[in-house]
Amino acid sequence: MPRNRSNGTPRDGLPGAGMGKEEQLHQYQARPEDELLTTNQGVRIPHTDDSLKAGERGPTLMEDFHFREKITHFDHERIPERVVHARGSGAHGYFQVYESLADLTSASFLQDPNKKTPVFVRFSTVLGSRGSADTVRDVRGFATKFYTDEGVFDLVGNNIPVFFIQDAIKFPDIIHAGKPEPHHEIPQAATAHDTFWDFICLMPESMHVIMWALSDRAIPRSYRMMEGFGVHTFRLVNAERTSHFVKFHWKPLLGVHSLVWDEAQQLAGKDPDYHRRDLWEAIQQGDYPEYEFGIQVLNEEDEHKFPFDILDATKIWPEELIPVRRVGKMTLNRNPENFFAETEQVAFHIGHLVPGIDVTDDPLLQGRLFSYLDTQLLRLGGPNFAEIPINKSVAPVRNNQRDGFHRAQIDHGRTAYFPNTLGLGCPALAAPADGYVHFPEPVEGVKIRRRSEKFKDYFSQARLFYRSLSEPEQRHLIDAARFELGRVESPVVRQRMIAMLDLVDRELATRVAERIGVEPPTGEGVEIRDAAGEALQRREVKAEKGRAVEVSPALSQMNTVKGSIQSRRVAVLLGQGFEGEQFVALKTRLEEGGAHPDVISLALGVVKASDGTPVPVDKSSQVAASVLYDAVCIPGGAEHVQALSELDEVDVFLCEAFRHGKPIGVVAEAQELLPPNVKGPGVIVGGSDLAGFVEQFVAAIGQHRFPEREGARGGVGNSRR
Ligand code: HDD
Repeated sequence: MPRNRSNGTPRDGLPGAGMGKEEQLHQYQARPEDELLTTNQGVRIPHTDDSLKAGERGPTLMEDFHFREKITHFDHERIPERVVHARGSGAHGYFQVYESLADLTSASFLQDPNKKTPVFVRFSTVLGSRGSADTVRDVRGFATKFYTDEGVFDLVGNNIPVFFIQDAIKFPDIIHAGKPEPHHEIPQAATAHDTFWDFICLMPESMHVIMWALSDRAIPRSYRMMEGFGVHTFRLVNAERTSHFVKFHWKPLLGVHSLVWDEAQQLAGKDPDYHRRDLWEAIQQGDYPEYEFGIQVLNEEDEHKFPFDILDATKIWPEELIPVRRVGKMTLNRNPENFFAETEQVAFHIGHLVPGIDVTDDPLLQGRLFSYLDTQLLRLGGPNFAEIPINKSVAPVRNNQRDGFHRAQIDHGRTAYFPNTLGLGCPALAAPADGYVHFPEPVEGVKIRRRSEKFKDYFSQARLFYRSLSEPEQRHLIDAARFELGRVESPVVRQRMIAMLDLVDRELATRVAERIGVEPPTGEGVEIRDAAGEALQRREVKAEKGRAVEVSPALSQMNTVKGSIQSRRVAVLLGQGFEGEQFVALKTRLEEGGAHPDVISLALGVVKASDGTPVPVDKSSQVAASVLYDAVCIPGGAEHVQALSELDEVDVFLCEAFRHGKPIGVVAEAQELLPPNVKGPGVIVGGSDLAGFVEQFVAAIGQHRFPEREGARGGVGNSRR
């Protein structure tokens, strides 16, 4: 065991295990050397509860080096949080390609299906501070570090395939607008405030991403159930130096699933670590998150074939036009050992590229190439952050860069320059075929602050997204817009946003306007201009075979993978005297399907079946809440149903599960617990056919939610109109 790993807590097999607390505390003499408390200089410390004083009641002495070292280190424990994406959670895993991609790229980790490349992924929200809640409405970061044998490749993406702005120079503006307002630092981790929408109402290019951010994509059920996108157009370059344009995708094997807004808001209070805990527990329980790696590939000669510009990061390549080819899989199978050392200190940079993967002239991407390196210098305190274990390349690192804060590597020899003879020419240059050679793209042009004409179609894909959603998804989006804009104090901003939404879809704009106290859209009155000052009109891009589509089914979550109950959390409400056979049948089938049933009862301890069999209680009804589960079920049993009927929490549990569209299963007497309006799709009532009931309930969990129930009585946050 490495020195200093232990915090001194006795563990099985070590001195002190199996003893009383008092005895353990006095076993330090018998501990192995590496279990003992020391200073940072390795000096053993026999006492850390009292500072060194002149007499029992006297002043503390300066010479107490242990005290000063301990407090100084504590005072310097914090590093600046990330300016964006401060709140995040990480996991280790590996990546494997399904078949060689040698025809497209020379990248070594994309050649051999037998090669496992280690990865570290950090998921994040964008706006909130480190301690903010996980389930806020926001874009999620999805950043992957591949430790390839040719060096580190970082794919720094999001769960939304388009971005707010087209040019990186506007990044500080959009972030300042979204962050808490500077005079009172309100609100935390939310876009529902004036400065954000003030910026957006003047920024037509953001309307496409705004549709995504108002949709269910911005409140994912889990990091394990969201897509990832590289967003920009990249290049894959093969050994013959042939280049293809490419978009990168991550497709979760569990499908894409979301919370509903009321649930997300409640979770922010009941479990602000909801996504972090979900990721951690899933990996601990062996439910390893898996994502297929997808690529959309475009030949160089097709660059100008589409109505959108492939260098514009506010546009997707519709999957129906350019299919996503699934070429590999990433599995996350290990939690970090230490949050700070790994998840906090990991440093992603879009310029961490390996041979065979190159960038394009997308002006957003180009600006990011500067920002990521720059930000690490401040955040991680100097230029040696690549030596921090989580950032370290597994390929050997040799160069003439020297010194700087926190240099860990001990460089040998006299030479730190190239060329040299004294160091025998080392480190020597790689052969071009082995090293990174930038793709020799021809470049020509005049210096100009302007963007290409094709970047100016701001609304077609916003409309494509909106119109590709199912009716409940559109309803959620409209409700989200009503919520966000309903919080905006400025009527001018609200009215301008309606004019902007009108350029996407008239009905959408009308329905939002109805609830936010402004005039419905008429197409006149408010003039929307772009960055170049040009007035914008509604413009429909015609669907043309092979070039544009009117709807894209791939954009709707309704068409995602369904059916599996793997890793779903199911609440089983039990009172004393439940029907044991029904409970066992439910629990067995849920566990067989990979779900995790939790027994919830009035008090921790055990709860007994009608035949006296005890069942351990996982959570008391005071601690548990429906929002923490994907489904709820209650077996039968007269005494137990009577006991549950006396608990307010049970009523609340069922009403909330219903309102949030979750599957509810009740057997026999338990149906008496259902409040009068709790019926309809996804509410399964079991009778004499126990096996049939269990299968129906499991099938309902596989559907995730039943949005058709929304708008019924009690449907807070959701409205039919
Ligand atoms: Fe960024 C962090 C994703 C545009 C500047 N960004 C950051 C992270 C993700 C993204 C996932 C967190 C990485 C981590 O977990 O440590 N950013 C994106 C995507 C963008 C994007 C998908 C558009 C396609 N970003 C963007 C622009 C700029 C930045 C245009 C600046 C010009 N981003 C940063 C940053 C951060 C960052 C300030 C903060 C912390 C860090 O880099 O390491 O440099």
